[in-house]
Amino acid sequence: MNITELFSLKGKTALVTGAAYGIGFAIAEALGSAGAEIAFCCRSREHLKTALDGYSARGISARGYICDVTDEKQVVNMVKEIGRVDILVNNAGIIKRIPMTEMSAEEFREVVDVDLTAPFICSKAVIPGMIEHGGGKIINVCSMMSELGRETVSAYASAKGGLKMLTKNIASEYGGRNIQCNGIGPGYIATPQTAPLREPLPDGSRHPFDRFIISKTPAGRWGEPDDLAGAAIFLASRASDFVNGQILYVDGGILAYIGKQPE
Ligand code: NAP
Ligand code: GCO
Repeated sequence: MNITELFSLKGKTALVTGAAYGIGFAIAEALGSAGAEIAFCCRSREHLKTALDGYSARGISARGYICDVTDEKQVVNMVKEIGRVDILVNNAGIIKRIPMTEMSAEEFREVVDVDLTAPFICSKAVIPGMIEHGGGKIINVCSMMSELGRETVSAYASAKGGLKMLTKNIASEYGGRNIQCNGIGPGYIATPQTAPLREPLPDGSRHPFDRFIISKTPAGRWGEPDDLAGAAIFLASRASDFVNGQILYVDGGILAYIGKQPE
């Protein structure tokens, strides 16, 4: 068995949504380094340009599209322009941290729209092409909140829990067409999305949530976007051809750990 070939993505095109920065950028960079041609999208022109410069500086061949993944027409047009998509990573996501009784139904819907409905829209747009070409890989970026709840994230947890089930359903419905759909469940990763949880207090001390996450993570640190590279390459490559409907948690051990006893 040739191990390099097993993990190689040469000749494949990967579409990574929301890959202007953060986790999406790191996953796209990883897939590109394994040989895939990268297509990615985001909403802001400024982010698109910075990301294109970033990919090019790293020697990654990437095409960028302005596309809001909640808009089915925009997604269908983007997929048409890209042509063949062998690997789809549903990464674009947002969070609103608002206590549930203070959250409007509109705000709740906005989160579900990006974090759950959009992965449905994007998967629906690429699945017919994958079937036509004999198969494909779909990777959904899930969360600790696919398994756990906490204060203020009711919409996000509902969407990410739903995304775990969408993953299993796509695996069930299209596994017979050689489509593998799996999830990556990142732990707490240092990106703009989690920046408010790491903001130092006015006296310069660590944010209580920052301290909480470090004590709750057996690895004793926040994850970096690059920590997700190996899982992404595995789930996008031939190495995972008999893995379907699974969520691979890359969390430094959080989900395995009951937590420290209070001092
Ligand atoms: P981030 O830093 O906020 O980056 C989000 C990316 O998505 C950006 O490129 C953004 O670019 C794009 N985006 C947002 N809404 C979009 C839309 N409607 N259409 C297209 N692109 C959109 O987030 P992140 O922390 O890297 O998180 C990426 C994914 O991982 C999300 O699904 C998140 O929920 C999940 N996740 C994050 C963590 C963590 O600890 N950071 C942990 C578990 C799971 P534009 O602003 O230009 O659109
Ligand atoms: C929060 C965080 C999380 C993370 C991540 C955990 O406020 O609790 O933002 O939801 O972003 O999804 O896996």
